[in-house]
Amino acid sequence: MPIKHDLGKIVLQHPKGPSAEVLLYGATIVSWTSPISAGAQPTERLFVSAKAALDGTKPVRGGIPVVFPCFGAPTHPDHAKLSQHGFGRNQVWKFDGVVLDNQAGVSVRLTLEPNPEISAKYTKAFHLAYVVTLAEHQLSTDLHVTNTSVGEDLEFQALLHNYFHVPSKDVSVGPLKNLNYYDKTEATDEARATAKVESRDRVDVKAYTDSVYDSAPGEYDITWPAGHLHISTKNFKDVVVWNPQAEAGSKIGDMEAGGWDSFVCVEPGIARGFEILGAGKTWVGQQVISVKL
Ligand code: TA6
Repeated sequence: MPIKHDLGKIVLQHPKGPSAEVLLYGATIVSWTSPISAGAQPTERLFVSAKAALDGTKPVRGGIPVVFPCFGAPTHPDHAKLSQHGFGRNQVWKFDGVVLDNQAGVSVRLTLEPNPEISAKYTKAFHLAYVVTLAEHQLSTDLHVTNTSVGEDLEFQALLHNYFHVPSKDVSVGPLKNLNYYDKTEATDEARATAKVESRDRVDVKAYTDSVYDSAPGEYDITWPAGHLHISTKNFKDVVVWNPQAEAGSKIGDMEAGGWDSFVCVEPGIARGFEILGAGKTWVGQQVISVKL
């Protein structure tokens, strides 16, 4: 199965039509195509803003940015000098080769380790490996975090910031009912830090939504009249649902006008609290995104 790697991008092509494109910058998947119904031509499943920077000058507004070692504004002392969502999404990763290439699918590995730019802001010892696997009806991403220090724990957050290309007025996400969540659209720090309980069977994003669900089930359905995606995860204990709508989206410089009408972010991760990884240990967070025909 053809894998092309040039100009800082890896293109995966499945023999039955699906494809994926991964930038070395941020290990950001910027395209994933698959049929929306049996026999249909592959269509784009990810949203990337028309105003997104794709030249490595800033994190991509869309696709699947890799968030590491902190989610949101840094709160841990180790992350004090980092920007929002950490450095995973704004560093150039290394193409570390092909893991699998057969009729069932194709898999590539990207790696990231400390460099002078990172070390100037983050002094912990780590190694990241990100394995992207394209199958006929699935896209899988596994993030391997290794603590390469001799005697120090590594405390981190990690999240896959999926932007799914769907009509935001018709899409819903579940099951999230009865979960505690934190509403980042609230006006005060106190309100944003106060847990709410989700009462809806299905969560929509018709209004500005920025919800961090704590200890979520790890299996999510994203449905809309024309389609259905399922996400199955391992070791990502939380999930974020976000759509800025015009209220917040119109203030995001690299968000195309009306872009909020065309996506929902459903983001498995460790978004609250920190994973504590012992010296020499490896943690793996996995998501498998499946197209339900
Ligand atoms: O995952 C949701 C979120 O944390 C929102 O609060 C919003 O900030 C979004 O991420 C995008 O963040 P960015 O740094 O890419 O603008």
